[in-house]
Amino acid sequence: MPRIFSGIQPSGELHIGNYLGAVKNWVALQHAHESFFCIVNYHAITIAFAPDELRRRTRDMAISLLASGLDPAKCVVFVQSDVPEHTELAWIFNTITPLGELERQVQFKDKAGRSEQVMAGLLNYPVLQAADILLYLADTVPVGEDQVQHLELSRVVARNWNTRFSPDAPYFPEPQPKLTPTRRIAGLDGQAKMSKSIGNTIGLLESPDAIWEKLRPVVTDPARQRKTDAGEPEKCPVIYPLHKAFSSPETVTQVETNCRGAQWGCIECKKVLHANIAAELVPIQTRAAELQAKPAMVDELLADGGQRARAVARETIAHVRDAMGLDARTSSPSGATA
Ligand code: AQP
Repeated sequence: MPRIFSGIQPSGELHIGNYLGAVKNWVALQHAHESFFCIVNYHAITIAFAPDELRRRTRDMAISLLASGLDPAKCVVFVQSDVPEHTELAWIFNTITPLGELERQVQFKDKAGRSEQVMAGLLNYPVLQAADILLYLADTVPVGEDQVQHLELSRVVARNWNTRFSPDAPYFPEPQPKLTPTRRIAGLDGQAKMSKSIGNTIGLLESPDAIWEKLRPVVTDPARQRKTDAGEPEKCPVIYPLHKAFSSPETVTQVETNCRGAQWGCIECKKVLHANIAAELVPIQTRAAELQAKPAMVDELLADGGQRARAVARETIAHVRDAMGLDARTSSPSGATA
């Protein structure tokens, strides 16, 4: 089976942007791929964080992923810091990654612009990401659109390493992104992408009442000042795309007709959307509540996932060390050491 890898930061509550852009796709892909899904806590410490909160968020993220439909019998779900080979490979990759490639990354510029002091870890974030993916020799990475540039960098890293240390037969694949139709969900402000660190989100586990309080004031097509004003769905930055993600094709057609014909006001349109979001999220929330009551079981699943991931990671690192002459105990370069 083809192998996929993807990760998510425990930097806040899983939101519907993460869910639609990535996690829903992971759930679908786990059946036909050898799949590794990682809670990337080393990435999450590249911005301000509190240790106790990080610990809690890591388990909460696992609960949200399992409740969304990741099945440990079909895929490996694990925490990045349980597999130290991620940081080892990241260091190695740092030595073959041109600085200029990192400085031009849009996400770095964006997050650096929002930080008082910029740490080297933020710059090196995509190198760690390349290590995450390549450690599992994954060639497909289901992600949202914001990660496409980082994946380009992963391909540069793979190519650089192969050229230098495996010129005859490339060892690392050049991983490609796998996007969903909902590759970029806008935040509730209607401008920036929905993002944990901006806080313009609808959380996957928020109650229907809380979700309604967030949806009600959301900006729509500015031409619709009154219910009788005709609108254009394409100019509605949040509600229309969310209808396309959560509502049936028939409802989406109805939304388009009733917006253009001013038959529905924006509040009516939002109420229909709200009902459809609740219909999809409430069963996930019920499963999450069951898992929250069993923290020891969640921890065990993660520990098991860490062991399964580490078995693969060790093989890759052994090969890399051997190819680079990094294992001092190996007297000849003929074989990988365990
Ligand atoms: N708004 C979005 N629309 C579609 N996909 C999205 N993803 C994130 N935001 C959107 C996808 O979710 C996966 C996990 O993302 P992440 O947590 O690793 O990092 P991120 O992309 O930086 O997500 P956030 O929410 O913006 O987190 P912070 O604010 O902590 O950086 C990825 O596949 C991503 O593409």
